[in-house]
Amino acid sequence: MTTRHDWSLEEIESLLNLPFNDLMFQAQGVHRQRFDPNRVQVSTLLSVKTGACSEDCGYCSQSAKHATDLEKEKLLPLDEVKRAAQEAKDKGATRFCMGAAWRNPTDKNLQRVVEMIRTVHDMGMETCVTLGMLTEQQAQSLKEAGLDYYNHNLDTSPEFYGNVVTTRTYQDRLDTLARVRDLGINVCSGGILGMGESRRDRASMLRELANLPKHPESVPINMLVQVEGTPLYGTAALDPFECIRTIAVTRILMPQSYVRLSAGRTEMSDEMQALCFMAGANSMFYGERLLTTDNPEADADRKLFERLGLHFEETRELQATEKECDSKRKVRLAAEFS
Ligand code: SAM
Ligand code: DTB
Ligand code: SF4
Repeated sequence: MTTRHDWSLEEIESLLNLPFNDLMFQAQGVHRQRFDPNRVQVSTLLSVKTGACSEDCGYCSQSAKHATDLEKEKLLPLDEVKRAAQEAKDKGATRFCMGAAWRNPTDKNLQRVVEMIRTVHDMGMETCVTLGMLTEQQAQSLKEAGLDYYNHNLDTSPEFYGNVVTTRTYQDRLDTLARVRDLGINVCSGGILGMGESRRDRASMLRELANLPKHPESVPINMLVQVEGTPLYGTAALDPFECIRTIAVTRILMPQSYVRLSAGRTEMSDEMQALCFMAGANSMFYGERLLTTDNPEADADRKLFERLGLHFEETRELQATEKECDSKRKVRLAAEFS
């Protein structure tokens, strides 16, 4: 199967328009060629700097331009981050994602984030940060700290973008993604559904992601979490099948990427989440909190996994140890039988 980077809008729209069963069948087929269909990667989020952001993203609780009743918080001390990462690890998360409400980090703040990355990395977890726009030098410092993933979402289509954010351009987002990619850091980039965009906009956002020179290793698909006081509060809810369709098409377009069922799970039924996994989602946020809003209880997620026969993916290190044990076992068995 070839991985393409030349999708047309019409092709993507045709996929989104398929009868639901045909789309699900195709997506499941693609998914099974590259992934264990019953294995889900889990990441836990922590907001390391909350609120008072100078950007005006219409969906976000953290913009200083919106009157939300969010409690602001300065950059967290290292020991608090360490404690939260340990808790996430103990619950089974393999990746720890730290988010900061910045348009871009200052060099001084970046140094503190670098310390956080080193600490979490030394605890044996994969690291991800989302800090806004980066200069090349800053991306280089993150790379040297051993960062595994940088999250920077395109959020929506280039055509719809101006309805959601006015303080930066789509090109600014693409530029930061290119800087991160050029340094060999894994890219996590996706978007938000349910902001009033059309199906064509969803197709156009997916085309931007799928036609990048290299697909993001991780593609988060968020459903808008409606926060009172934000301009997008009160937007008509999106049909859940539209979300499932978008996940299925993401899977087909980017067959090797992890597709993350991201924000909005508290509003989803168990049945809807099961359909998202069937459509090819194989990653999710795990733990009671996203950045500033709620996520399902870890216990509820474990129960759902049990009912669906799903299991958590181990870290790469654990997988490597398992493989090593496996091959040692094979050598031992071969010796016993010879
Ligand atoms: N400030 C940085 C930035 O914008 O890149 C990092 C943090 S920002 C909160 C990370 C991402 O969370 C956004 O790009 C957006 O896709 C997602 N997000 C924020 N608020 C959301 C909401 N209410 N519903 C769904 N997704 C949201
Ligand atoms: C992503 O795509 N979704 C996460 C993570 N990347 C940083 C954030 C979701 C935030 C939801 C709203 C909130 O909790 O503030
Ligand atoms: Fe700031 Fe990021 Fe929220 Fe936009 S999404 S307001 S940049 S924290």
